[in-house]
Amino acid sequence: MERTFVMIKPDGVQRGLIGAIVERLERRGLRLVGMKLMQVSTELAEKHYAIHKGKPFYDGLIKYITSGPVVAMVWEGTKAIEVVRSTVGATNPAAAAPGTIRADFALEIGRNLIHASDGEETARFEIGLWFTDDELLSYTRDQDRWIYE
Ligand code: IDP
Ligand code: MG
Repeated sequence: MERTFVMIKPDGVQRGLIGAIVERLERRGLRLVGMKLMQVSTELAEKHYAIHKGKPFYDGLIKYITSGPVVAMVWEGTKAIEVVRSTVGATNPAAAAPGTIRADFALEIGRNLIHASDGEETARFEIGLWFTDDELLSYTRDQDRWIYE
């Protein structure tokens, strides 16, 4: 089963939206396999967003992600990477489709609440960057037979 890395950014924590965001992913049928509340160091933020280094928004992005606690998570499920990305919505909340997390709870690109891996390679890299193997659990839920055929 596919795994993807998801982070509730500092604005999501400050705005009291941890529960609402987690609920959306749980309701979809995805399984939470790792979760921690953490203060991100500049070093970790720079590694996570290395591909954006040099872009005009980079410094602000590092400041934003290190500005308060975040919730780092790994979610598992059928096509989890793609499904979480589409549940999260477009990068700019103002352009995100209604019903997505970013459209329903945010307005601006620099305060878009949540991060999700954008492909298989990124997911592998990000899960390894944020979690150790023993922080990720493998288990099933009784309800899974009603979600997974
Ligand atoms: P993604 O989060 O949807 O994958 P990326 O293009 O990978 O979007 O950008 C990473 C993050 O950088 C965005 O989620 C957003 O927080 C921030 N960001 C991207 N573009 C801008 C911008 O033009 N202004 C401010 N922040 C931006
Ligand atoms: Mg991205």
